Amino acid sequence: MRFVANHPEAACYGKSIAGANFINGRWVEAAGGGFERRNPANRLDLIGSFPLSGREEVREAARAARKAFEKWSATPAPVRAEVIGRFGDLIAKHKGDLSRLLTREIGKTPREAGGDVQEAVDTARFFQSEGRRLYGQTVPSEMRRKELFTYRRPLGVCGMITAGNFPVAVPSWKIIPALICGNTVVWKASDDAPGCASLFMQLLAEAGAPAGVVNLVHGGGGNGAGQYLVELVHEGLIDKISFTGSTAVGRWIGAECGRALQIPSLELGGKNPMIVTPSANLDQALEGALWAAFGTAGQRCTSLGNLILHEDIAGDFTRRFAERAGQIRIGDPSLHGDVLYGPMINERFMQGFLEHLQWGREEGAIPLMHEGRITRENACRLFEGDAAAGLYVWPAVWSGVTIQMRLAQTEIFGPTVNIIKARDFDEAMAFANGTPYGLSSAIYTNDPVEMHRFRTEIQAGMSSINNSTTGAEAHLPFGGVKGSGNGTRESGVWVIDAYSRWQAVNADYSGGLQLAQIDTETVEASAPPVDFSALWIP
Ligand code: UN1
Repeated sequence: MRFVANHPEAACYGKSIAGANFINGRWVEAAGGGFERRNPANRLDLIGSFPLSGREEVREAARAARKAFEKWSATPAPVRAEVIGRFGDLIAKHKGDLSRLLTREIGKTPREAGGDVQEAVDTARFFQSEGRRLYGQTVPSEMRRKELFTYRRPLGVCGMITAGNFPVAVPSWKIIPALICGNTVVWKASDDAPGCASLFMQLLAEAGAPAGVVNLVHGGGGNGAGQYLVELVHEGLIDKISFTGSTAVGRWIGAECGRALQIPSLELGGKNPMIVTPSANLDQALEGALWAAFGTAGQRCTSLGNLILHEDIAGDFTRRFAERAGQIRIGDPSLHGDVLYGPMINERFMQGFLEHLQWGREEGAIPLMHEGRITRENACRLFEGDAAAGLYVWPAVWSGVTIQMRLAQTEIFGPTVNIIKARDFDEAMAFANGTPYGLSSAIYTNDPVEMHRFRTEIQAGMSSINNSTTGAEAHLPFGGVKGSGNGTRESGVWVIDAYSRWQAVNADYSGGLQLAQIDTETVEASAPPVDFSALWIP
């Protein structure tokens, strides 16, 4: 891995990466064209140039992974886990470098970038010890001198396709458990974060992942390396796809994998609700709602979309929320580490955000804040840096939103939130469940019955009580219901099911042929029945 001089005016950010794919233990330039990734905070700072991999490069990576599978899957799991443990140590050691690059590459604040990297350390530590478990079961047989067992077996070659908003944490959620289970990996990193992917891969190689066990290919999604990787399921080169991204792409991947009789892991979009009831600590709810809506510039799958307020508190809460939203500090997080959020990750997210400002008005919602893009003209003292140089937007706050509106139904990656008023708790729950998604959710309340009802009635994979919609920890299951996924989970022990299959084994020591269900002993009744009705006086 090579570093080269950056644009002279961006030299203060650091050097650029001369990017390459990592195939069969070597960094290799792709034969086709390339693409550049620039810091979205200023678009001058060059993170690096990376290959736009074609079908053949992706195929080559899959072949390398298939070849490496034989040896890696036969390596004892505790030994595989040593690589993961060392990887965790290396990420921890380079947390500063990774976080700084992450801030440059996708615009997270230093604090959040540190959290993103820490999530990978936590995941590595969790799975290092899991390598000493990966338990199967012993199961009693219905026959004598026969034993039944279950074993976890690896699936083969796993194709990972990740998004750019958690460029270290989310790849670790996929790659680490896949490796622990004995699979090998081809990873198509997000073209928004090829730099972080390169450092990640370098550390994994330094940690001792043998050649071919993990391979990285750069490039686009549709009509690019991501699509080619999925299509390899039909060539028998990929045994499992794991994808984090949009629901539309997830549906396509689900259909392709379904035709190959494979179950992909799909972590898709969200329109995450937060309910605030009158019994809540409203100061705490305000902080939670502001962070959930605007942290990471709203570019988390778990960001808040619909803020559902009980009508008794809605007026005052809305006023305070809009006031605080107006005080948010925004700017280049590499230079001003204490801003709440930095730039949009890419042009596409920014365009989507700007477009929703238009159609949101057209359908009759009331914009309490919606200035759109931050330019030199409309930057105020709360903006840090050169607004025109980057992809910055003001927060948007909508009131008068009804759950039927497109605003309330559509995932928008960006700092925007809908305020929806509810008459009572039943209506609040109906609104919270009234979207096509079901990823994360939150409630602020101090009423135990509301807490109980919320966690039993909410249609979401993840629910917070008196906390933000974000903030999943590395050892709890992550994933959604409805349009947010296909029921697979990441993280914790639950993800192991996504990267292993169960093998059932029966071993017969009887010395003869014992047929289940047919030669099984039966138990005869040993005492004549007593008529219990005789116990009662007629
Ligand atoms: C994502 O947005 O894809 O719970 C992942 C959170 C983070 C992970 C989010 N720990 O917000």
